[in-house]
Amino acid sequence: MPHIPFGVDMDLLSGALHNPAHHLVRKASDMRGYYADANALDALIRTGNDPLHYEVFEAPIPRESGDLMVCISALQPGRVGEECFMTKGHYHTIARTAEVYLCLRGEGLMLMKTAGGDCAVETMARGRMVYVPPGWAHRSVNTGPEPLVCFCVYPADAGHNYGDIEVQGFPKRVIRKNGDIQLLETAL
Ligand code: PAN
Ligand code: ZN
Repeated sequence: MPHIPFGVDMDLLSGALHNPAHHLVRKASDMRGYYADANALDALIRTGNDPLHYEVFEAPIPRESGDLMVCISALQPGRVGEECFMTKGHYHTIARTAEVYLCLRGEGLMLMKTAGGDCAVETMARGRMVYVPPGWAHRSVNTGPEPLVCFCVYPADAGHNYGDIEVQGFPKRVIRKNGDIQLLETAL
């Protein structure tokens, strides 16, 4: 791909980018193993017609050192049992790479952890930026009734490493119970 300047149009409400180079779609069935209540996820897949969980639209940028990947994502509202819809979460393969999330719509939480056992949580809301430093795995969680739409920028060669997250998850789970958002400590 040649390195020439370009512009793209985005729909900041739905969280879409026109003519994306990549369009990642994750449905409920792609999230097996991630939620505490596997039966509730199975029920959602069967009776809810395997609903959309989240989408990520990436701009046409080479995954090369020196480039910045730009994407927009939309995480749907909903719950699996009591647990709020969330992304899989990942480390960057190149650990020294950070990421900026600018929230454009909705409400949520960003869960972050390091391989050394540190954990952090930041709120996400329209107009709020969350900075994910190098070495921190990150997962976004939609705690509200609308799609959680974010604009993200990170080094284009960073790569995604789902590492231990698929097995161990994060030290906290986010649930909505009786209308309240609660953070539950998990036994890692
Ligand atoms: C984001 C994420 C996006 C999807 O663009 O890739 O929110 O999350 P998962 O990759 O964990 O499924 C990002 O953090 N990129 O580096
Ligand atoms: Zn990332």
